[in-house]
Amino acid sequence: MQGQGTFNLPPAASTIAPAYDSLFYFIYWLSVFFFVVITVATIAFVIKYRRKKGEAFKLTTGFCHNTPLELVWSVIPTLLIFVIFIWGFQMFMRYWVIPGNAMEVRVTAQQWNWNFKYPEGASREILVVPKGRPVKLLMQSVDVLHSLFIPDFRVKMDIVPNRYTSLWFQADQEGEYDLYCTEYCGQKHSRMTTRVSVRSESEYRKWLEENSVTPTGDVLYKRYGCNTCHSLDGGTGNGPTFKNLFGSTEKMSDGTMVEVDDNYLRESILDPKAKIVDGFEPVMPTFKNTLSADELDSLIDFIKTQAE
Ligand code: HEC
Ligand SMILES: [Cu+2]
Repeated sequence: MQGQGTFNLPPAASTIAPAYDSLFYFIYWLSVFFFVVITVATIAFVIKYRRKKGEAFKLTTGFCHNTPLELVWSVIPTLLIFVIFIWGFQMFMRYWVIPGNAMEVRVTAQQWNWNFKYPEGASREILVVPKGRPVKLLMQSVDVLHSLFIPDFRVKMDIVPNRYTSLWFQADQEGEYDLYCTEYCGQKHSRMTTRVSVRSESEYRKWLEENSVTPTGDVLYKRYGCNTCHSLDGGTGNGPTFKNLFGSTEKMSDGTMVEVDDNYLRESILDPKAKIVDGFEPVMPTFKNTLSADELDSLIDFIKTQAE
């Protein structure tokens, strides 16, 4: 059940949140208890042993030791500290060890926005996840230190430049939750907010399909007119065929031999005149400013699949 939250804590909407809250409230009430005991005792003693009117000043007679009392105030706090440590350590491990079957979402933090990217290709500024499945966030920053915080899920992790950090959660209740940056990261830090939307598996699938923005390579092959010059069946047109292109070795017009790998394909598409294939005219236009990085990846993947 998704609670409504309490005076101290927002609603508990992830699987670890209730256990986290129990530990929080254990420490909280323990602190309240000792606060009351110590304060009441202090006040009582101040009243009881105060110097009364007309009473002469007298030194307390010297006693230096009370073994039972000292044992009590050493042993009980030690035991309590052990309880807190073991309980906290168990919570920490639950939080730290990411389930192997977690689905992975890549997070890019940037001054001052969020981007969430799915293996299926969707890429958005909000985080949409299916309910009832563990989700791993694999996070990176393109600039400064940020920190991702989802209060209702009780998860928080720094995002440090030049390395990946990760966290995981599982939400069993559909709904919308706040997500924000909780590490001061510059002028508009306070606007670095977005939301997490937890949906049913089918709603999530639907969203994923609608938001998988980068079309597949075969669509791009036609959209950008590659098909007008490059065949897929081995026939030669204005340009060489893509059939069995990847992995082959080709002769260039200056006589050099080139092995066709990812970087060669990349260069051929972005800077076609850098190397001219022997027997062809340098008529291919550059696609440097036309293709996004994702589209370039898709096209290269498409050409790769044309080789057996
Ligand atoms: C106007 C015709 C034309 C269009 C459109 C065109 N190309 Fe080309 N392409 C050529 C020609 C001609 C060559 C060979 C000469 C050269 O290397 O520049 C070539 C070479 C290539 C090569 C290197 C092939 C090899 O055998 O080494 C690749 C890869 C390539 N094109 C990809 C593409 C992609 C992807 C598109 C669409 C985004 C595209 N081309 C659009 C004409 C075209
Ligand atoms: Cu930030």
